[in-house]
Amino acid sequence: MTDYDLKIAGGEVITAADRMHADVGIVAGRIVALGADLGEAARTIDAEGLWVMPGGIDSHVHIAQYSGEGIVMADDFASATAAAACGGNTTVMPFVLQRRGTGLRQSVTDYQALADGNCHIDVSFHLIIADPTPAVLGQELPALVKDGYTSFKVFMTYDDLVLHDRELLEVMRVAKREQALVMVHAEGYDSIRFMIDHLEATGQTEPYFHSESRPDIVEREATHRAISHAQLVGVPLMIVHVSSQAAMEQIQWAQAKGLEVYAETCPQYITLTAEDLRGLNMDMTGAKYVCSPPPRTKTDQAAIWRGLETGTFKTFSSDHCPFRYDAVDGKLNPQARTSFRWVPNGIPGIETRLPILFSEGVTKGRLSPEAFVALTSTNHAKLYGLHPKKGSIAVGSDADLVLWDPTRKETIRQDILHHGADYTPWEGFEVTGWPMITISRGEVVAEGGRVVGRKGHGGHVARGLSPVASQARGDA
Ligand code: DUC
Ligand code: ZN
Ligand code: ZN
Repeated sequence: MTDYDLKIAGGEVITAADRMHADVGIVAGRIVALGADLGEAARTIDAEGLWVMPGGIDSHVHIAQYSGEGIVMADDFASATAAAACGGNTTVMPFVLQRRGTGLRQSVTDYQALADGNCHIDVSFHLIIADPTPAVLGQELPALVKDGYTSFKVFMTYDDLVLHDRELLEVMRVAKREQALVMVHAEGYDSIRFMIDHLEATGQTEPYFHSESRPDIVEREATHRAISHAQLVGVPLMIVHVSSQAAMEQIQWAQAKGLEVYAETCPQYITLTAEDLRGLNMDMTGAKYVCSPPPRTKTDQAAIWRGLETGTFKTFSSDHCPFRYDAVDGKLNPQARTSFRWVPNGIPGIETRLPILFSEGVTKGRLSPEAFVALTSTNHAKLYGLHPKKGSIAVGSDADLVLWDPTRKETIRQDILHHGADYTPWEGFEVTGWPMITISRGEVVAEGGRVVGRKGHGGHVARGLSPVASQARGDA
């Protein structure tokens, strides 16, 4: 008779609040004990020299999402969650995209069917509201919030997705009533359209001009507008994928006024710049870096770092949005991608998020280990209603863990990754600190860069209300 199914022995346990040398005892997928010299276990993993941290929670990923006629996302749920597991993650939060003319419930059913039985780690969906009809706002959204889909994203740009100001306000009003958390893609539709049309009219169509078409000004303007709308309604707001100093300063202004404005940033905004979009002498290889908002300048990178160090940003997500480069349904289609306008927006990053932040942040002394855990796991769980089931190493929490070697040096290369894309934007990027073993609800799902878990182990997690959203409840 053993005391535990699994024991992680001798590691340095790091949480968002503390660090301690302790064993972790696991029964039936949950943590049941933390301490020195725990009893016998059916299996013991020796974690001597390793850090034992809550598995990464990536609260912003796109998987098998409809991306336009003739475009196919490079990952399905099996490949995306396998890659995520190898990158030290135990939960990912993809989006259910509502297409105009389709009901929200139907959209949820469709995405859920793609995920069911195919995931290596747990998933929990956000909703994207593209068609806020009276039925969606009055019936479907409230019912879905009750079913555990407690956050939704709205877009201020893109022809097929944009919500105009009145629609944004109406969605926020429903979010307030239902205590859901609104996430916003803050880039201004009209100003981007204006820029694209004028760049194209002067023959400036290479991928690099994607970045010129959506300068920080359009992000700053939309960020301020979204904050103003949220203030008017009296609802908390999460501003995702913040890329620029200008947008960040709007968020800091709001936070200093006491508004409930939360912010997320991503690896691309601390490691890439608009120069990467030039490719090799302005050729199509720049398309590998086309994402929105685009990477900016070194000055912006330094500002984003200050935001990470000082708490402006609560979450660090990948915004994994993978397309193959050398594929007609991806970035490189000579017939269809005649201008940057037609290059699918998004880059892969689900497997590289944690090593990049660890290496650039913890190894280089900019972030404490505890801050790393908060930014990559615990804060995601807290903001999106997954805590304390996820994002913690505590008695009663799911045994979702990553065993991390803080000294291991690796070079990021496409051929060691598991995503469905055919490239990584970080080819040749050197890191110190690497995930060795990923454990999802007590099962080892990835080890030594290999998937060892079972497809179907991961399931959908219905979430509770976001505490920040439920505190703000009132009559809008
Ligand atoms: N927004 C995202 O969140 N991801 C990829 C592209 C985009 O516009
Ligand atoms: Zn977005
Ligand atoms: Zn995204």
